[in-house]
Amino acid sequence: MKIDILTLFPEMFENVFSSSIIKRAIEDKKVKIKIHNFRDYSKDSHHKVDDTPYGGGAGMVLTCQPIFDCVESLKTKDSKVILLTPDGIPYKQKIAYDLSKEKHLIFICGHYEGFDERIRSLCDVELSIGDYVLTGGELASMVITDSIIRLLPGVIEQESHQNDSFNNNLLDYPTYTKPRIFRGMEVPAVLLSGNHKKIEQYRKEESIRRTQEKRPDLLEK
Ligand code: 6GU
Repeated sequence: MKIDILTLFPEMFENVFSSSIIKRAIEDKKVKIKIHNFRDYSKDSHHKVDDTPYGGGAGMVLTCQPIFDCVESLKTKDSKVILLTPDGIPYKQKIAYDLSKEKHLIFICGHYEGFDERIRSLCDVELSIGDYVLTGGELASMVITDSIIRLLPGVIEQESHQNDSFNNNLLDYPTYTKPRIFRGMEVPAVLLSGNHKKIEQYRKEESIRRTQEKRPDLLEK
C-alpha cells in the first residue's frame, strides 16, 4: 500500500512513523508513506496557502490551488482521496478494514480555521475521528493510518486482529498473563483449565458482558 499525506506540518509525523509497528511495516515494505508539504505547491510568490474568507469573518481559509495541484500530481486511477474534517463521516473499524484493501490513499489534512469548500470536490471520502475539534487533520490522519497499517497482511499476526474490539460490534474479551495471582487478584480458573471449548465460551460471554456494560450502544447495531 502507498500512503501520501498532505500537510503544512510534516514534522508532526516524524516520531509516529519511525516507531514501533509502523516503523517495521515501512522497513518490511508493507507500506510506503510520503509526507508532502503542500506549501511547496503554492504558485504564490510568498508561498501563501490561505486567504481571508469571502463574506467576511474571522480567520484564514486554505486556498484551492496548492492542494489541487499537489493531489493532482499524486493521483492515479488507483487512488482514494480522503479529507480529514470534523464534519466527515465518523471513522470506525469497518472503514479501517475497507481502506486496508486499497492500493493508494491520499490524505488531506485541513488546518487553520477551515478550507475552501471546493476542496471537497477533490475527495472520495471525508472522515472525522470523533465529535471534538482538533487544531488540524494531522493527528486524525495518524490515527487512521495507524489503524489501517496494522491490518495489512503480515504486519501483525492475523489472529491478533481477528479478536479486536469492535469486530462484530463487540469489545475484546479480558486477557491475563503470569503470575496467576497478583496482589490477591486471581486469573479466572477457566483460563487455566486447558479446556479450549470452555475457554472459547468464556471469552465469548465476557466479550458480550463487557460490551453490555461499557458500550451498550454497540449491541444495538
Ligand atoms: Cl479529521 N479534523 C479535525 N480538525 N478535527 C477533528 C477531526 C478531524 N476529527 C475529529 N475532530
